[in-house]
Amino acid sequence: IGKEPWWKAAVFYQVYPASFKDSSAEGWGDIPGLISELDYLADLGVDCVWLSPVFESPQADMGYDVSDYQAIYAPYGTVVDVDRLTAECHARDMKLILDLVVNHTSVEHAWFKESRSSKTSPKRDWYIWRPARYDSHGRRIPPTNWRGYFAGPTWTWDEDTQEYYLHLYAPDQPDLNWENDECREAIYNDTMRFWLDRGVDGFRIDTVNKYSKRTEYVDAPVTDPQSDSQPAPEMWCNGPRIHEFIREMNQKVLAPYNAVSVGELSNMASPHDVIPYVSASAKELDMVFEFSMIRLGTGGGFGPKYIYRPYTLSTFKETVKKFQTFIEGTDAWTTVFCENHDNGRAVSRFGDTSTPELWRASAKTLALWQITLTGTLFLYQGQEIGMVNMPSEWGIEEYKDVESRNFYQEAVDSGDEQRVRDTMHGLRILARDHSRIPFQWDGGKKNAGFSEGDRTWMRVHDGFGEINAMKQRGDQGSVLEFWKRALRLRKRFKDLFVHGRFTALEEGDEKRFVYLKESTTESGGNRRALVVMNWSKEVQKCVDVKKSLGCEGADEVRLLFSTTDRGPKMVGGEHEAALRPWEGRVYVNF
Ligand code: TEU
Repeated sequence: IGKEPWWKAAVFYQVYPASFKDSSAEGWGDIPGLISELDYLADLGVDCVWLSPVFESPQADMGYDVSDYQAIYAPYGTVVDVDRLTAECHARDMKLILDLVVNHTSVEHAWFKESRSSKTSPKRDWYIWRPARYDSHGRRIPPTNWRGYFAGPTWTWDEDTQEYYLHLYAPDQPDLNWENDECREAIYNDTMRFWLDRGVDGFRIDTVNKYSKRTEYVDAPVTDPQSDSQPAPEMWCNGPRIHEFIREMNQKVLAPYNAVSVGELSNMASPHDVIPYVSASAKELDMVFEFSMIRLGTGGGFGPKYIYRPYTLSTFKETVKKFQTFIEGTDAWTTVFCENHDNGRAVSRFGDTSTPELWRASAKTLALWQITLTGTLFLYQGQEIGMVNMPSEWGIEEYKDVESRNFYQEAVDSGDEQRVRDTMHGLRILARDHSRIPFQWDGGKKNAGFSEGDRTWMRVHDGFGEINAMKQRGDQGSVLEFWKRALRLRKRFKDLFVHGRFTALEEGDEKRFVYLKESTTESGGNRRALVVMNWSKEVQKCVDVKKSLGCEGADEVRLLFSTTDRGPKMVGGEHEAALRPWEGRVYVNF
């Protein structure tokens, strides 16, 4: 335990800066605003802030399109503000990590401008350029038939130099060519070392499994005959040189600075492919985000992404189990999260927001679930107060995200009205916009206390009077205060919760989510926690607690924690008592 890295039991908190706190009345969050709320984060129990991109950017994809890695987008502040943020975090014993977006840059980045200036530019090869193909009618078509993440082809034609460039995301986000040694060196030096030298503690690394493309550039099989472009993640995910690149990044930058790293992995086919990225002996990344659970309900990554696909609780539990147990017997590590800036709110997707009581109960049970899972815990801003999706009455004009807009437009262009309705339905549950609306600080203030401006970049939720941080602070029955207690408990029993072995129980049960966490004490004893959660709005029978915990006498069993206030009465004799709607409990055998 003595030499355990700090980041395993740490609580990470993702700040989406445009929507966190605005200090300048522009309706757009900023770094001084974030600094003014660091005490709030410290009080919550946060150990490390992950700040989504604040770099200079035309904001085609909310800063995930960087035009200058060493400058800050003016509405957020300045480089000096980031230095101050680092110092203010450190003064509170918190760390700060930045978002490293180096699969692509913005079209406005000086590197790309140079690259596109001529075919003989020294930086031509820093991006991925390919000649056109021509179809049987002599029409120009892209080098491959690949479909990008934001709909449409992954190639855009450049008139001036008469070639296509590759972009897995928007045309504004050309992919860097990691095959080029100078380009990689510039990434390490001009983006990573620049910020590490200024004192930041590490990075969340965007799209980390997409740097090595299959360089044959061949067509993907046609799986969507309706469309000109085809899903092709196998052409760019986990490519032939990916582990070489990440090991190099680790050796040259992360390790010498002792920087913490958490990589974003999407489109992973199986847990076995995840292990090489996070195995300690492989010396690549400390942690990764694997998306299987958070993607449930989406219709896959591409064309049908926003056609909602209902799933059962047993499928949900199966996915959780897979990514709780896959590190067993390895030296790899995992993460725990159920929200980020690319997904709908957890309580709206996995919980129940149909009444205020069910909202509160399910938000707490989701918290209890998260804090009892193995791995490093990541919270997303607003999750701690149970922020919910945008109201379902809001129309498409309130959705600002490039991905939402493109998928909606694609449905409209198809001329199929049912598809438009289905897409809108999916967006209401899954869109990236839901997590991007302004933070709800205070029910009594203009714009929920997010900004004093007359306009905010995204509309403030109509329900901010009911759900806001001010209302919950100090109210012991609130979601916020529950999270605070829960996070303390997680650290106090980190052997069980952060590190313990996970065993699923009642796997086929479609109403209850039940599992054991186990750890071995220094004296060789076995400590167990039984997590029992009612994942429904009806009363459910509790499981046989003693039996599930493998205990003989009732006195060995203790209710450690629950989402309701009836705790102590549960001890002795009453273990089978009914679970209230969305009630969660943790029993222990010590
Ligand atoms: O996301 C990468 C990514 O591939 C996704 O999983 C993402 O959720 C997207 O919706 C795919 O359809 C990262 C960032 O988190 C995201 O905000 C950016 O838009 C993206 O990279 C491009 O930089």
